[in-house]
Amino acid sequence: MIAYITGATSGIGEACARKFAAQGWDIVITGRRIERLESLKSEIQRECSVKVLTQNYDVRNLEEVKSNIHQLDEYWSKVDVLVNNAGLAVGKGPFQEGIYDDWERMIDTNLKGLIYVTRELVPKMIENGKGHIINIASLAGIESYGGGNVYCATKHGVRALTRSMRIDLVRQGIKVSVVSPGAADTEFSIVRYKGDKEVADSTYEGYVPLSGEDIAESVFFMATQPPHVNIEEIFILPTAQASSTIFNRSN
Ligand code: NDP
Ligand code: 8X3
Repeated sequence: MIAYITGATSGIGEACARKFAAQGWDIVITGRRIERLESLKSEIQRECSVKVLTQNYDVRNLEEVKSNIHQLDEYWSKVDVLVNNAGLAVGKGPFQEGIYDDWERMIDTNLKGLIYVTRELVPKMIENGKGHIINIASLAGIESYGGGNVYCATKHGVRALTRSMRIDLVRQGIKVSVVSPGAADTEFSIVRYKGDKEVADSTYEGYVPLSGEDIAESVFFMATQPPHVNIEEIFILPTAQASSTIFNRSN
């Protein structure tokens, strides 16, 4: 079995790579940070007897997406599961103070990048007569919160695309699902707050957040159902989180 995981250089994507490999899946791991891809590949290959292929590209660049996906040989083209995980939030603040560059990075990565990768890979799934696309959305794709504006819009978009893709692909036998997590302690907040570690850490203060591994469990569960079963969505929160803004921070 082969899983193609975008954004595997940290957080949820890295945890998915480790989980699938530990269960004997061959994996394609992608991301912009080549050193991280190569060291993850070496580590996984030392620990698990699986094949690992790295693809170093930016999901925002359509030409790079096309050339990497078209480079997959006959073996690697038989992708069983695509985990569309690469994504980010950049900034958090009132809409009226929004920064175009931050917004464009989120739209280009979370929406356009996911669209490019899926559009290029899905014909291979159709040719193989099977496949499963698992999109990583967010609680921010279910409810909007103040300051989340464009990030929330991209994640609502991911969930909307998931539903529409499922309709378009049902007759081809391709499953399409979405995992929507709440707060997870990854590099997400460091990226969102542009390297401000203090603010990033305060996101997870006083409660136990999800880990990348918690979410990888859900992704793997979805990916390993029998052929006639499609888990449409998993919405996963830390126990201490009730909504985007309501937390029990008493720990
Ligand atoms: P991380 O910052 O830890 O990981 C993000 C991953 O995405 C990295 O591997 C990064 O790789 C990759 N990535 C980002 N931009 C690009 C790009 N332009 N091209 C290729 N790869 C890219 O964050 P998470 O693991 O938390 O985030 C993973 C997904 O989960 C995102 O879609 C995020 O929105 C979503 N999510 C996160 C939650 C959280 O609280 N952490 C909750 C809900 C959803 P590199 O920098 O090497 O390119
Ligand atoms: C990340 C979770 O609630 O910070 O998608 O938007 S949240």
